[in-house]
Amino acid sequence: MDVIKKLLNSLLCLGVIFLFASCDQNDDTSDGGNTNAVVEAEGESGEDGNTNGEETNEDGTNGESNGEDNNGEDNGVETQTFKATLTPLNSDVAGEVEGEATFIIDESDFTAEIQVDNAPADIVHVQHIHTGESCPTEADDTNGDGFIDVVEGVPQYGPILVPLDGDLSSQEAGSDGFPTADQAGSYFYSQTANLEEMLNDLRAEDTNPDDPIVKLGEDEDLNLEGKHVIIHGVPESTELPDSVASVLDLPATTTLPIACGIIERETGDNGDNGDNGDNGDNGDNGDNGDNGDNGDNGDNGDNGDDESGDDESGDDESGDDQQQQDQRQNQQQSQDQ
Ligand SMILES: [Cu+2]
Repeated sequence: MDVIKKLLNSLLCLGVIFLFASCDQNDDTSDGGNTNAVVEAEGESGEDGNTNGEETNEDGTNGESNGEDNNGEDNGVETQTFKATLTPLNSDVAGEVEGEATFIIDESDFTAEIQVDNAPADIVHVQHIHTGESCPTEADDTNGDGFIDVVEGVPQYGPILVPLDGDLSSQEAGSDGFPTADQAGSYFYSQTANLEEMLNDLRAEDTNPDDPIVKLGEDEDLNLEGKHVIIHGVPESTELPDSVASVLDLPATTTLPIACGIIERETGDNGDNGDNGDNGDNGDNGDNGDNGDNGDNGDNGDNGDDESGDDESGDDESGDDQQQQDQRQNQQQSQDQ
């Protein structure tokens, strides 16, 4: 009887070998074989189903992350853009000058671009960034001569910080490189300087503190916002009264302010003015995932050791009983799921 049983068991195991190619895994006892199978059915397959659901949830979380990536702070660090809209001064002699100045500061460069129209034609126009707080009005014509000269303007638009000439990296470049208006009174000025060189010069010691050109403090930032762009100059032939003052030993016609604009920030910043960016989609909640396969019912396992050689038929029987029990369990679980 035992011999027949062992033979049957061996055949059974062989069949299992063909099916699963791993009779070894389950060769402890019949209990072990079935228990492993049950764990696989409950654990792995089921968990896989749930895990897929969770992964999709994480994708949803990515939607939020993308929103954060697009926020203003990131963009602000790279490039700052400032603009000033120019309005006329001393229009009785200079005409209705109009224009726009743009300043771009990125990691390494400072760029100034100025478009001016309706200015006195065919002459050089001195132009600066001034440090002051507002554009002058007729009220600033303190001597009442009908002109707002450069000296009367300074209390409003402040002293010169950056001459917008042919070399932005130095205040000392002189008058070379100031733009000349064409026959129609228009010009486009564009200059770029290395930002570090420019700041080094602006932060250097002021060797001539009495002139109307000032320096930044040692650690002071350029901080363009609120500063002013002033365009100067009417033709030499313009008749101005002696009361019209000038500076830097220049003729009053060269320094007379003809347009003024306050510098405002367009883009970029310490992050304050940046867009908050989209919050991003909340993302799909993700599928709940399949419940997973119920799993195989598992190997029937060995019915005892071949080595034992004992007639412990009780083991085999209890093994059989256990198998049937476990299979019933599996079926029960399948129904539950
Ligand atoms: Cu100026």
